[in-house]
Amino acid sequence: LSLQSELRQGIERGELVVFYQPKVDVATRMPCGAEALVRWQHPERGLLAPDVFIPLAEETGLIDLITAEVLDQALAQIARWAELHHELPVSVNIPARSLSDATFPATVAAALDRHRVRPELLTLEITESAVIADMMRAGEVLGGLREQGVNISIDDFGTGYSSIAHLRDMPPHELKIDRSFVMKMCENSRDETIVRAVVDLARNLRLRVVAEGVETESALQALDELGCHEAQGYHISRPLPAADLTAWLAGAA
Ligand code: G
Ligand code: G
Ligand code: NA
Ligand code: MN
Repeated sequence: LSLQSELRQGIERGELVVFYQPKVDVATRMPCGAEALVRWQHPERGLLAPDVFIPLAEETGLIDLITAEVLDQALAQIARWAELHHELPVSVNIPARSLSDATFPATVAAALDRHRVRPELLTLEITESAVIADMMRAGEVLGGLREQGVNISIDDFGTGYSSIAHLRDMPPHELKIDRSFVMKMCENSRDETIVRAVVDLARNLRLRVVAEGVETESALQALDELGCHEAQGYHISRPLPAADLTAWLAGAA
């Protein structure tokens, strides 16, 4: 069996599991959200990381099934946390190719409805692994999502195909600074300068700004001084199964 057909079968059999990595408000250190990160609980090979199967899924179109499944699980979890009085916003990763699907806003609206989740609690993190072919269409899809009240974040900002022109043409609510700039920002002054510039750019455009890859207390302090709003990374917590994040939230409250 090829990995591709195994993956299709695994998705159908419900083998995708969603982990959650919390984010904190940099100024208060209080939990302010979580990112949904998919894993594949493979029957023989164990828990597989997304870099083993997401690129293949993007090549084969299976990514659309994965996006729908992760969205569904994440919204169910938002509803569960809300019942436990943790109103935690959750971010879901969306490949840029979803922005060429004119039906995507309706799919998201139906999922929010099914789980009775307020759109403000959902953020879509757009990652561009390729250039967006149809900018007009992408603008319409993003407009449809924004009108519903869903938040839009540009993931891995400053790397790959993510372009400053998008901030003018398709303004998001949030920028997520790629971890490659954040991880060594206290040792490498060029990295620190880049993080500072992205934080300033975001704040001047009135966007939220999130740093990922925060691995040390000194990085968290430096981000506080730069005025970065939110932080995510191993220093705060690794990605956790939902039940473990529920316990972590209880401890952080
Ligand atoms: O969790 P981890 O750091 O191993 O994730 C590795 C990469 O896989 C990250 O860049 C992340 O954006 C991507 N990824 C994780 N979960 C999802 C998902 O549900 N959908 C998509 N498209 N990418 C994901
Ligand atoms: O950009 P992306 O959505 O892939 O980022 C999420 C991924 O980054 C997850 O796979 C997660 O395991 C990983 N990650 C999260 N925090 C850290 C960190 O502090 N350092 C490193 N190196 N990776 C991290
Ligand atoms: Na992400
Ligand atoms: Mn990222």
